Amino acid sequence: MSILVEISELLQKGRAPQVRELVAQAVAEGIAPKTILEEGLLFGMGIIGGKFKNNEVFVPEVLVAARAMNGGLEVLKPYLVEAGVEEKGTVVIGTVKGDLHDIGKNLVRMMMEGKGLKIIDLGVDVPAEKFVEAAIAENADIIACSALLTTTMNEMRTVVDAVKASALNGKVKILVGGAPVTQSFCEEIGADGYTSDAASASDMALSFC
Ligand code: B1M
Repeated sequence: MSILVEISELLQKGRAPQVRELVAQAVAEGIAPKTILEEGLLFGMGIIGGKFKNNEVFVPEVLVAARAMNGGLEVLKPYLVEAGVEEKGTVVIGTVKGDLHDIGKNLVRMMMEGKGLKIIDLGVDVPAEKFVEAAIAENADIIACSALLTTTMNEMRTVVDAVKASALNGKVKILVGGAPVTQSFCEEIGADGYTSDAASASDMALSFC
């Protein structure tokens, strides 16, 4: 069995320590970090996502798989992020209020770190006012919001409105993303940019700085 298949299968079983070990081994074997991410970790998470949708696995299984995914990501992080890049701007990032999904947000954060951006990660379930307070305190260039639920994506509108009503109006760009978010939704709520994946989000963030 290839090491990438093994990573994917162990991730689906939620075996975080083994996933971490195998990711480190794959790096040592010279497999490109992007390949490990896409063909090992994300592939495994995609299978779990499909099974979750079809009620073949439930929240606890998804949660342990997500922990294994995050463990693998932590090991990969230094290889995805170019070391020693000078800071080119500041981004306040978080998953919006009511939403606990953080794997995509963590990927966006890593890609942005890789572009030399300073990241203030507010975590998950972040209310609009917290985005605004942190952006003011950190003199941020960008607020980046992630949402994975159709029920929480509207919270991005609250963030845009809170920014417009604050001293940040016109001074900070708002980036939105996450599985249910679209370009038309971005335009509808008045956010400044939408991308469908983490790498493009980091490119867009850099262009805004
Ligand atoms: Co949740 N969940 N979940 N879940 N979960 C989804 C999202 C769902 C699609 C599953 C399904 O039904 N098929 C569904 C949402 C349906 C909907 O709203 N339309 C769902 C549901 C319903 C729920 C609960 C309500 C389930 C329940 O309790 N009954 C519950 C909600 C909890 C809450 O948030 N309040 C729930 C809970 C959970 C877990 C806690 C068990 C776990 C999260 C663990 C964690 O994140 N630490 C979980 C997971 C893991 C998933 C799935 C399986 C995987 C999500 C993921 O991490 N994908 C997901 C099904 C799926 O997506 N197939 C599902 C990998 C990740 C890399 O992708 O986050 O999309 P993603 O990020 C992408 C892009 O979207 C983009 O970049 C990344 C790729 O490069 N991106 C951005 C993300 N943020 C961006 C920001 C940007 C730009 C790009 O700019 C700022």
